[in-house]
Amino acid sequence: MKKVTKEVYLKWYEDMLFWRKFEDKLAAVYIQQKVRGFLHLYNGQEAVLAGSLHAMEIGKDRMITAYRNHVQPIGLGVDPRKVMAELYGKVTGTSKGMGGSMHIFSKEHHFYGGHGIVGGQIPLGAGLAFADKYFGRDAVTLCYMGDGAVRQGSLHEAFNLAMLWQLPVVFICENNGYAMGTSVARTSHSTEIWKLGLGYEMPCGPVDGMDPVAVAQELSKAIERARSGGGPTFLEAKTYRYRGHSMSDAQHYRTKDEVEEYKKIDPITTVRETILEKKYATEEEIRQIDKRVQELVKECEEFAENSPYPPKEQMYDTVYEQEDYPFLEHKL
Ligand SMILES: Cc1ncc(C[n+]2csc(CCOP(=O)(O)OP(=O)(O)O)c2C)c(N)n1
Ligand SMILES: [Mg+2]
Repeated sequence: MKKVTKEVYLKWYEDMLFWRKFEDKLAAVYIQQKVRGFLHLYNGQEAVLAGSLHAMEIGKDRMITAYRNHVQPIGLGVDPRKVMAELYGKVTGTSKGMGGSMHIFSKEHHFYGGHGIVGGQIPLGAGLAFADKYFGRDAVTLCYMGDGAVRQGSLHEAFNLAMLWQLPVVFICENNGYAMGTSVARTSHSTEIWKLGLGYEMPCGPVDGMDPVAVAQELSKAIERARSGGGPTFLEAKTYRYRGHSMSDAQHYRTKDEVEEYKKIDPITTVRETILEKKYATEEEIRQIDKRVQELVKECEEFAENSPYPPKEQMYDTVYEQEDYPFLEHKL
């Protein structure tokens, strides 16, 4: 695995803090009805992404996930101002304001969504890996899903074919304990989700999803295996989300104490403590990072606020239209 240096720790701190504050801002503007529709936040799960980005080759490897998808593209290099604008439904957004929260996408940055159908992205992830193998490209696909998605048939079909064809893919279940308001224990005979890989003889295992080092270590091994022709891996990252499933969740299914317990192992706090312990930065230098983060979030908000909504004509730009269709004019 690539070394976890002082610079890596500092980057992790700044990135994870930015992702957290970016989404806190989204929650605030959602309440003001500036961002509409569904909004599923990643708060608490940031170490999974930070560790993944360290392990993968950015610009070459691919990433695909479900609808909790605002910060992954930012990690891959998408301009966060454009992500914020997309959530506002503005024309400067990543999909010209036509996708919104669950559908961030950037082919250029190898980020393939953003999928609202639970488990829908799993066969698509296998498909991306199939294409890479077929065309002899060196890329590995990281395919993420929630704990609720692993009971979908799509996972089992994709696992079988990924093993049969030895596809260069790593499947990562981000087990945050709940699928909407339903705990893993209420729906699973075996709560050790990683063991689902065993049925397909797929290399598999659990990983501490609150620790970016642990994630980077396990993922590095899996990516190396995939890249060298050794086929897929299934990892279960045990993590937690601090906010509700989406913004309209009263959270009756868990206690405040439970949330507080997980905040004690918050990845941002832990990385910050390590930085101070190892004297990678002083308190003052940390404050400078915090300030930079705050300013960048503000910049994103202002960019989104000041951008225009798409013109009405844009509505049909992505709808298939038969050129010689004689009946209805689709363009405005
Ligand atoms: C096929 C399908 N069934 C049901 C839903 C409704 N739904 C949206 S999110 C969700 C829970 C998924 O939980 P999990 O996979 O654990 O992901 P998390 O939200 O925890 O990240 C459900 C049931 C859906 N979007 N798609
Ligand atoms: Mg879940």
